[in-house]
Amino acid sequence: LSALPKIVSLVGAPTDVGAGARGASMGPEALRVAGLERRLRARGFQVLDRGNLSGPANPWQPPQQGYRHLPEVIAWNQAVHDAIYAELREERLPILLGGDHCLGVGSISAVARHCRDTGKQLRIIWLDAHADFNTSELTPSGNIHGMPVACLCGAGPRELVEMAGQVPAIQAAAIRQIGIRSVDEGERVRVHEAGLEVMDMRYLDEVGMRVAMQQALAGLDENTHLHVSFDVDFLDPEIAPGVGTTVPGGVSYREAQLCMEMIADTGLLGSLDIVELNPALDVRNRTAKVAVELTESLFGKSTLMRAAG
Ligand code: HAR
Ligand code: MN
Ligand code: MN
Ligand code: MN
Repeated sequence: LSALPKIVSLVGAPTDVGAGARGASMGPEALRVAGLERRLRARGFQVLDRGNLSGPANPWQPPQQGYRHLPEVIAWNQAVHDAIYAELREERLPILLGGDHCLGVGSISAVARHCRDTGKQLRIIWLDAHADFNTSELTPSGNIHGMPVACLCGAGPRELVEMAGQVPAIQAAAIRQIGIRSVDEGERVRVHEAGLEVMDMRYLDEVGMRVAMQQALAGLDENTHLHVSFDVDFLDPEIAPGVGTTVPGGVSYREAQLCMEMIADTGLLGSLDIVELNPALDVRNRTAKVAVELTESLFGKSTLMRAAG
């Protein structure tokens, strides 16, 4: 893990404008209450809590031309992009505290911009129950948290698609999706057409998390920037009830720990999103605590503990 930056920054984005349920706007505070900063410090990292970004309120309107709250989603993503890019320029390791998953557009656009600046290869590990590959024509809900991967790959509203300063922001081949178990009909067709590499729950059942992660992490080298986009609904709702869109049959606690540990072992983690945590639906902050425990593993905590760094 010696390659990881020693300084981690926390960037809160308290919004749920991209979601179908209110409450993810309280995610950043719930992660802080669950001890994220203290636990990262215990891993040997210096932690800068940059506080929360600000942006428009949730107007709670129906979709217009297939999008709910598009102006608000653009404003929040621009704020996230600018903040995450600034942290990366300082060679810090930013953690975006969401907020719903629409914010992945701003966060990963910043990472893509940073990789272009520095000549790094980008690999994105997308941990989610959902493929988040909808477009305004295909979406059943208009909720933009179901569209960030499509936007990053070049399909979506101009302001989101162009945020990285290059279109598309990322190549579909840079992404590995893990834990997927809910994909809409039209979305499924687009996933295949784009050639997205999806390790869905059936695949995890068949080959196991170890083999899946070996494959997801194959082909990395010292020049790779690894970004993890952790949608908490990746986890089974039994261990993570505090999300707006629970899907049964998710990843178990042990599988998730192994997933995080294997990513940590690469030493290449460069940035992280923790999104879709909804404290209004949680039970005694349990889901936030699980997310923090998994983040500790992602930053190198293991049973036979090696000193960080
Ligand atoms: N696919 C559904 C839609 O587009 C649900 C998307 C839910 N997305 C998230 N993020 N919770 O993964 O409306
Ligand atoms: Mn860098
Ligand atoms: Mn998601
Ligand atoms: Mn999801």
